[in-house]
Amino acid sequence: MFDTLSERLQSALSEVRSHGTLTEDDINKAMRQIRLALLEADVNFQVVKRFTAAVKERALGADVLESLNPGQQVVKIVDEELTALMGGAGRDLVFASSRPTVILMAGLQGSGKTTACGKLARHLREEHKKDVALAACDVYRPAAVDQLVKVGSQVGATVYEQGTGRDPIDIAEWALGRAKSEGRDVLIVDTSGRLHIDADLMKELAEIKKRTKPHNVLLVVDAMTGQDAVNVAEQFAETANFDGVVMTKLDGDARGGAALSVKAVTGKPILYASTGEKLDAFERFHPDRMAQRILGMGDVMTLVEKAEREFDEKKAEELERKIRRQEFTFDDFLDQLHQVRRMGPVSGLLKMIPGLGSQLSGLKIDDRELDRVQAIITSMTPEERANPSLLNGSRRRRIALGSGTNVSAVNQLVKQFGQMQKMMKALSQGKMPSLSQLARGR
Ligand SMILES: Nc1nc2c(ncn2[C@@H]2O[C@H](COP(=O)(O)OP(=O)(O)O)[C@@H](O)[C@H]2O)c(=O)[nH]1
Ligand SMILES: [Mg+2]
Repeated sequence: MFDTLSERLQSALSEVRSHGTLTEDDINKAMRQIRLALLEADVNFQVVKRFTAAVKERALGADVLESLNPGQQVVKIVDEELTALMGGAGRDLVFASSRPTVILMAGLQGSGKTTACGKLARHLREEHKKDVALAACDVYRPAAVDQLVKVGSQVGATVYEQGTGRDPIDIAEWALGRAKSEGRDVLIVDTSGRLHIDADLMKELAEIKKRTKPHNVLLVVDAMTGQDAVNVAEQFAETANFDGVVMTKLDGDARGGAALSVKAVTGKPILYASTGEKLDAFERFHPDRMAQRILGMGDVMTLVEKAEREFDEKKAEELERKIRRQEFTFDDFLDQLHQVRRMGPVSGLLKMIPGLGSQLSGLKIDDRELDRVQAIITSMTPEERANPSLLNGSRRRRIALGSGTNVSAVNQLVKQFGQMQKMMKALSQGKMPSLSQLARGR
């Protein structure tokens, strides 16, 4: 997400950081680099102008230049302004006092509405323990209803549909009635899009709004379309009111422009970020955390939340005990691997760790490598997993064959595992190896 932008901003700031004192010239130079980086990321021109002006004015303030650590202060200013640009502390969904809370999803065709309906339903079920129903009001594309039905069944949400034969406005009203009588907590209304904003679409949305009185209208916007996404949001804001944005496809080669501009241009905050086709690739959008991620300061909060969701606390305690007693086996290793992989691609996770993000740029973490590791370990017998010293030449050959790898891959894993055990021993004795030692595998 925003890799190039992140790299460019970090390099502009690392220069500023490296100076003991800062002159106006240094600041001007950094601002030029920041300006270029933002423009290149397809951030709206006016937004860039205002942003750099604001940062510059604050950075040139006497209290900054004369402070003990001016470079650090400038980084802090950029972080704060970036956070403000993307919407400050953020806004939450509004939940109605009487059921159901209605959420209307709007947006152009292909922006990711139907997918986002499913993702939001899943999110509300898992994080807010809500009973969610979906209303299928896209009746123009034949497969649209089926798509929503499928998504709904995947996330455990009831889908109210009447096929494609009826008026979407009537379906919306009917679905609301059912949600009420069935006591659903939330009703998410999936609507049809158009290729472009047109009067028909706006009229239909306005009518659905009138009949269902949504507590939240969310505009779904495709981040990959860059400036176009912002223009669409601006047009929507002019004719139909909405409360917040769901920014989709942030996993693609989205350069960041849309995410950085949309709040400034429309006044509406981004509430959710969608980062993949899978239904769990969806998160609350936190401007402060996103700014820190872009600036390579890591996104510890998101990482911690993710870990808390995924890790079983008891297991963690047991693991810690094993490490302390030096009883960590290949089975535990496999277990860890499974846990980590449940959180998503490993490279994505590592990027969220402060200080690691930029160190890892260029380093490709190949998830297929982990597949091989998994295959090798599962080809070992339980005795071998518990006691790697049993692994003589003939056993290693058997494992290589069984896992579809080769002996040198098995050798390498066994060696790495040995190193890891040594490291854990050091850790449990309170000697923390440095990152560079870790990277060299010592
Ligand atoms: N890579 C990626 N693809 C997405 C994301 N959200 C949706 N899509 C894909 O975009 C396409 C259109 O999505 P859909 O939900 O049908 O859009 P709709 O026409 O607005 O309902 C589908 O192929 C989705 O799988 C996302 O966050 N990342
Ligand atoms: Mg759709």
